[in-house]
Amino acid sequence: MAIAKLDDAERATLAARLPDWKLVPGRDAIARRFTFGDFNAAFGFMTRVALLAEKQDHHPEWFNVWNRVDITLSTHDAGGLSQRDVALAEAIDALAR
Ligand code: H2B
Repeated sequence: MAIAKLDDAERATLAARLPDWKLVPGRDAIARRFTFGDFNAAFGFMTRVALLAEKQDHHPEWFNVWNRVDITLSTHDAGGLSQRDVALAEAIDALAR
C-alpha cells in the first residue's frame, strides 16, 4: 500500500511534537528509549504498546533488555517516516506518561 512520506513542513514539526524521539542516523526513522523500574513494568508497557500497534495496524521495531525498551518507528510501506509513525509515537508517549 502506498503511504506518503512526511514532507519537509511535517518534518519541521517533529522536534516540537515529539521532543523525546530522535532521528535515527542513517535511516528515515525515529527512536526513543524507555526505562522502567523492572522487567514487569517494561513488559507491561510493551503489552499495552502491542495492543495499540495492532489497533493502528502499525508496528514498532523494538528491543527489550530487562527494564529497557528501545523503540524505532518507520513505515515500511513508505520506505521512511509517515504520519503513521507520528501518530503511533504520540500514542506511545501518552501510554508512558
Ligand atoms: N508497520 C510499520 N511500521 N510499517 C508498515 O508499513 C506496516 C506496519 N504495514 N504494520 C502494515 C503492518 C501492513 O504490512 C499491513 C498489511 O497492513
